[in-house]
Amino acid sequence: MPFVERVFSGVQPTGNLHLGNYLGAIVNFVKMQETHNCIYCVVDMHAITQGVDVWGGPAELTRNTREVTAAFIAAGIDPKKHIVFNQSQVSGHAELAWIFNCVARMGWLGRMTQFKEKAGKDRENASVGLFDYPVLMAADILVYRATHVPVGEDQKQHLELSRDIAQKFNNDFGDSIRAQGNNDGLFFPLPEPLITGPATRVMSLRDGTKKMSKSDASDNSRINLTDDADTIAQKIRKAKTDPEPLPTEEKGLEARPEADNLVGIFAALSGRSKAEVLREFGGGQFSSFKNALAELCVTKLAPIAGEMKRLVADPGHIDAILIDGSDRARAIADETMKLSKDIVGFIRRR
Ligand code: AQP
Repeated sequence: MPFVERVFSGVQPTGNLHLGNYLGAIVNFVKMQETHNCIYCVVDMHAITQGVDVWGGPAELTRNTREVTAAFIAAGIDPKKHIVFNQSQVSGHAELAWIFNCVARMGWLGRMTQFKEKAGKDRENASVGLFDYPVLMAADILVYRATHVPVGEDQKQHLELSRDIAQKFNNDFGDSIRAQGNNDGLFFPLPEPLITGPATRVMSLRDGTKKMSKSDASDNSRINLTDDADTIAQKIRKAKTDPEPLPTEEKGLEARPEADNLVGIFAALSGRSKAEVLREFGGGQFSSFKNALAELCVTKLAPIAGEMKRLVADPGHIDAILIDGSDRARAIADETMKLSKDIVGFIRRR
């Protein structure tokens, strides 16, 4: 069966959204709206997979859920033409995740590097949810039978697992899928990751070998979407660099992770290539490049921060958007769940 193209992606409400989330994911979410039907989810069930000390407790979760929703809209996502909602309002995510738990293999999950990084040395104390996170992610995507998933580079391995789960489900239940009238035996599409643009992996401002991340202990490692102009300028001024001037060609960025990262951020925000950026700034000192970068960041991010502030001041409006979005998401998810239950052989009310 040819699948109707549909985009799905999510962001966790686990704290300050940063430039990595924006350039690696949200910018592409906005772009995809022009060509596809899109579903953008604030994945609050993923947010609670680490200790409550990490995600901050109920009030913080609610606040962060509204803030991510505000960021989506402030960045240009249209919640009327597309769907914006929070995951926990659509029970199909959890229901399909259970079926997928019985399809996915322990060995597959054991290879997930994000689990290894997040659980660290204390694996015995990690939640079952953190281990199972990629299975829920597969359900998030496939409960809408989404075909395309814009994500940052760090999510590539999880997307591959989603494809493996979809394929194994189609194989395991092939006869049943065909018996439901689906002659090619394909019920779930194999979702394609869309890892595009010049900033698929934005790195920490303090260490160019580590990804920019919400959970980094140092706030100076990231630019938050809500940072004011002075904070942005200060963080960029303090960003780690090396003693050499900027190279004139892209090849000169090799083995210079901090320089490469800052040039990459400039390129992404200005819609230019790294080579073009180096044509303007190559050979110069970091100080003047950093001034230009700070100015560019403020120009691009200040309107988003301002709009987010305006939106979060009216939580009732944000909640109404999430409720409306979840109603429309649920209609699609319920249909997938009905068919999935029939395929598996679960009896249900007809
Ligand atoms: N540094 C990054 N560069 C490019 N893309 C990134 N993304 C995250 N960090 C970068 C992309 O942002 C989307 C939403 O991410 P998430 O909130 O679901 O969780 P994450 O990938 O775990 O992001 P964080 O901010 O780094 O959180 P922590 O600190 O909890 O690990 C995804 O598409 C992601 O690829």
